[in-house]
Amino acid sequence: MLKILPKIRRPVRCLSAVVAARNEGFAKVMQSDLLAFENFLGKDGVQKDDISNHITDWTGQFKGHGSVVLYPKSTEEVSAILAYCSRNKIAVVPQGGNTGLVGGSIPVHDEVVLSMNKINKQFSFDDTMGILQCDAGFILEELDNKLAKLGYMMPFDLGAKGSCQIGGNVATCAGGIRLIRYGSLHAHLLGLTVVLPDEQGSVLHLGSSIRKDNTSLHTPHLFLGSEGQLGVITSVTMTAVPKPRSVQSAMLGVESFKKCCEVLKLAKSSLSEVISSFEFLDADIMECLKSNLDLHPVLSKSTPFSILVETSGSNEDHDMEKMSAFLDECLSKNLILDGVLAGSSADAANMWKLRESAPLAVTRDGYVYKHDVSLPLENYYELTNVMKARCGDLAKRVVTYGHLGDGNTHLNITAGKRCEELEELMYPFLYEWVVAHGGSISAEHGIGQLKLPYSNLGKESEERLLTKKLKNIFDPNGILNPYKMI
Ligand code: FAD
Ligand code: 2HG
Ligand code: ZN
Repeated sequence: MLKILPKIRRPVRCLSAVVAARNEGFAKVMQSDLLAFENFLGKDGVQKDDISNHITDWTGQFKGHGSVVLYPKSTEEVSAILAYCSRNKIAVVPQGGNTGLVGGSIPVHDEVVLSMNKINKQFSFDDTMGILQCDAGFILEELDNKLAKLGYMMPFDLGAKGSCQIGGNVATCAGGIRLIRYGSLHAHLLGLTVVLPDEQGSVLHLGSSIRKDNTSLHTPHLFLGSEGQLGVITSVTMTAVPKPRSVQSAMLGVESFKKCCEVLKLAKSSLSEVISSFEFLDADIMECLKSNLDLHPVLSKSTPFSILVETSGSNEDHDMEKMSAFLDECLSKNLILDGVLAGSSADAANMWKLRESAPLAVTRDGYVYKHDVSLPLENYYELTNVMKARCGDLAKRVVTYGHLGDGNTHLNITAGKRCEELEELMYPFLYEWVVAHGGSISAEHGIGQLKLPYSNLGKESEERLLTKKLKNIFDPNGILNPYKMI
């Protein structure tokens, strides 16, 4: 049944052209402020030149106008900066690895960038309980490498692992390619240290470092997906998971989307406790990978859809037996046209290279419109077909990849360059369509600047009001990451 839609907050013609006007209540950064920052952080903690990497996002589509990047080395230094900025009404953008895909981590006007790059020293791990406590500026891959030596791994993984930080992952509630197995970050977060943007720069130690604690509201979880709007996360306590001793990966070629869903159903029942990824690529993204990055499919036949399925377990014979039985059943039930089981970690890496290079491949077309949405499976690929028909020749490509096992599609529509005519065809139609079909306009990347005009779609006004009240409690002067999500 189709839902009745709430009104869009304001009419929008060109998505990325929507920039909120500067709030003149915020002060501009003066020489005296720079001196105060140097006083808190030392001269090497304040960068005024060569900051383009910090004011441009990964896609290159969002460029801010900030003029200074600050590098605190501790929670206390973050506290001193936020107290100063709050008292002086200076707006601040927290920034982790700057890999976010919605323009949330860069300044819009002249906000100060608060980089977490130097808060990356403290790391401790309980290898019996599997509990990790670390500074927020650690890069995800570094954490994974440290945990691997102790027989563990992070419960989530994403293509940006070499740059994104654990603090940024918490702030975006990152999803990624293991969610089908280990659940979202809500299943793993235990505690946080956060600094509030109030006039004291209050430091809060929220949650705990033990597995079970029902003594209060689960306050750290308010910061999951808070997109740097409530406070600056400086330390994270969470569970890690045992590193699997056996990983089996297979790429399957499928004739129809309906059959992809049948393969998913079968994978869930027959691979059950060992399934760890179920990723999706259509023929158009495969073509894009080939023409833009010279990456070739691992399947010998070209098929309309490809699925990358992976199991992770502790006993290779057992897992291989399950995977082989699953593949046999897919073939005998005529669900797949082709399939390859990785015979080595190099084979598996080739399969993952295809999936993980998709975000880069689409950028090579010139301009890319990204859509990260959740949909019921019956509408998952219908969206792609609807948009193909709607965009016609104005789009260079309409490609889809994503986390099919979680109902999360990444529909990317490319053009040689920005095209207002195409934008008018796509928006707000696309997001209204998603909500009308019971989906979410942001599955895992958040709202940031990109989706701000649509952020009320699918959310009750009471929920939005409650969110605003919470924002006012945490950030009474509204200095943290303005012009975005809330
Ligand atoms: P940033 O981009 O720096 O910041 C993101 C947001 O968090 C901003 O609003 C920022 O203000 C806030 N923030 C950052 N650090 C802090 C902090 N310490 N305290 C408070 N607020 C903070 N995302 C997924 O969910 N799943 C994927 O599979 C996935 N794959 C990706 C693949 C590629 C190639 C790329 C480029 C991106 C991908 N992303 C994915 C998006 C992105 O990597 C994630 O959103 C990631 O969690 C962002 O982390 P970051 O450290 O780069 O944060
Ligand atoms: C992925 O799953 C990321 O690869 C990026 O979330 C999605 O490029 C995108 O649209
Ligand atoms: Zn994703």
